[in-house]
Amino acid sequence: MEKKQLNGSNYLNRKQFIGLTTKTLAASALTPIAKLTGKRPLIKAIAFDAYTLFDTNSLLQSVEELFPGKSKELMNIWRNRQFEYTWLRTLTGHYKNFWEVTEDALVYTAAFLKLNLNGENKNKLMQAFLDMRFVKDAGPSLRELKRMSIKLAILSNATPEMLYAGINNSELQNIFDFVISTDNIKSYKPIPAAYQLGVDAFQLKKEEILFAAFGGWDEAGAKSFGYPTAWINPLGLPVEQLDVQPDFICKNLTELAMYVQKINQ
Ligand code: LAC
Repeated sequence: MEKKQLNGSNYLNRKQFIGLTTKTLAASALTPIAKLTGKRPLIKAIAFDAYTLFDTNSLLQSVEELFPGKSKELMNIWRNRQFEYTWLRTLTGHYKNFWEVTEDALVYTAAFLKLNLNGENKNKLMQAFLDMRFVKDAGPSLRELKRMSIKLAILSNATPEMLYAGINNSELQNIFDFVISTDNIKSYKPIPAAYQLGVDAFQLKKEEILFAAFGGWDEAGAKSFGYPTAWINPLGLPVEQLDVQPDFICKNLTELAMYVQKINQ
């Protein structure tokens, strides 16, 4: 099964992609920012937060294998602590990279849940981060966006090693114009300097770069910075109360690609 996934046979072809997009878009909440804002620049590039791309199910499975019955709770606390540590380290000016922060958050989570996290278990769970692939519709959606001449980047807190592992596992080596890690500035989103990395790479105006976020906090950070934003929110979470609103909310990358096609018409 793993082998089948790795050889790429899980990817949708273009015909399947178009069939899917027609169906999903009919049901999706298209927020017409073009209508809301009148004249607006074309979207020329998209910066993706890594969690919009990574399929975390394999990680969840590894956690469940090691700690049966505890995976949901562990993942929940682990992921929250992972981000809280990035924010706290940014505030206090004590940087550690995202790999190290992820490990620290795991150690805390295991202690909190009173789980026996020995060296072997810890390595297995950390390795699971390097074994993750992208979600199934990433390949077709990103190719469709490329066909529309949209420039693509990942703009992520994760280390380059973590990002390239996912790109390589997903056989999408040539799809991104830029793979940007906030490790370049030894700091984390949502500080404005982190989002500025996208502007510097693309050499475009903020308004021409759509930021695609998975975390509501990241979407709000990007919007506050000045990017138009799309929130990929498959969990149907409420919008964060941070005085900004996403321009578009959708469930997956397929809907995102269709949205860009529509607003750029
Ligand atoms: C990102 C996730 C890892 O920034 O926070 O892509």
